[in-house]
Amino acid sequence: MKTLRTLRRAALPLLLALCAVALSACGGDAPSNAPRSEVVVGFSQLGSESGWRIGNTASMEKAAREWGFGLMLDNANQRQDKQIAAIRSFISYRVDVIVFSPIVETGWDNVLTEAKDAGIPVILMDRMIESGDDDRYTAYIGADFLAEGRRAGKFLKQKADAMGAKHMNIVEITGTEDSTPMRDRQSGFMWTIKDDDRFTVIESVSGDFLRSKGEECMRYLLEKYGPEGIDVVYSHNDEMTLGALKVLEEAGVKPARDIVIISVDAQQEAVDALREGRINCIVECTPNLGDAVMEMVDALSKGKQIPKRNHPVETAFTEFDDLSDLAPRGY
Ligand code: GYE
Repeated sequence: MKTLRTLRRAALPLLLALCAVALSACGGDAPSNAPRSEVVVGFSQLGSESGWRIGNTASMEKAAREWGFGLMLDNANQRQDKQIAAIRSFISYRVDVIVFSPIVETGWDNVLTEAKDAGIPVILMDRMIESGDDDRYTAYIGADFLAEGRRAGKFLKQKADAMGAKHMNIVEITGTEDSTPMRDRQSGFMWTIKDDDRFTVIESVSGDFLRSKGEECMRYLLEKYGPEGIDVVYSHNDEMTLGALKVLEEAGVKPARDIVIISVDAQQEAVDALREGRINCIVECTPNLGDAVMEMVDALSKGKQIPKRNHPVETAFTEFDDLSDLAPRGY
């Protein structure tokens, strides 16, 4: 054990340098002078599918630099098998803490058991794994996605009241199937509108959190129902919403006027569209989790206990709000 640790420490500068090279090859912004830290964090990021995700990676890199921790970062480019392989390499390197953003909720049992057997704490960041044996991970930090879905539903009710709408047909463009934000943004929304017979969800399609797929989904929905058949688009993230806006506008439909548009994330480009009157509501989801994650890493490295579930405070931005003071979003 001692030999392993000594070996590990000796190899640290080289490994961090390799990580920095791997990162810059993917266009990441790795610190060129990676700190010779005693605490090493292995971070498996799931991909770079959205402005949110890119902001999240940047937040982790910045926080690791500020806290003086070594960061081994691997971007899995949307592949669960790559995430599992990255976590295994963090285990064999014996990092101090593993942080990862599970792309989907299922399929982590073996690798998490391996981390547990190796005595390495795991922090789930952003997304959850399916509920079950809780000691497979040490803590979770990320949004309360059910609350996000409820905020989206609450806005729709307000909007329908303001419009005096009798009935509204809703189409839903969902995020990656089997992911926590997809499941819970859907459940929270449905739960909020289910007893109100003004609303019918006529179809849910998966856009995988990608702008290109948001476009595809909107094109399909528009062809199938026509602009008159759709009153509301509820999209699980801004990237897909921005793709959908493009399709609607090309078809001569005025988003936010002819069709109510509800989105999630609040990345800058979407907030601009809200200000321009092209989106009605954006539920906030913050990617700036890096600092809070590193605080947890720090506590764990000092042998302290940390709370199991941690949610950032979030809100929603709507057409009914005065957004003139809203600071630049930074993602
Ligand atoms: O909303 C989306 C991203 O998991 C909260 O993933 C995250 C989601 C975010 O691709 O834009």
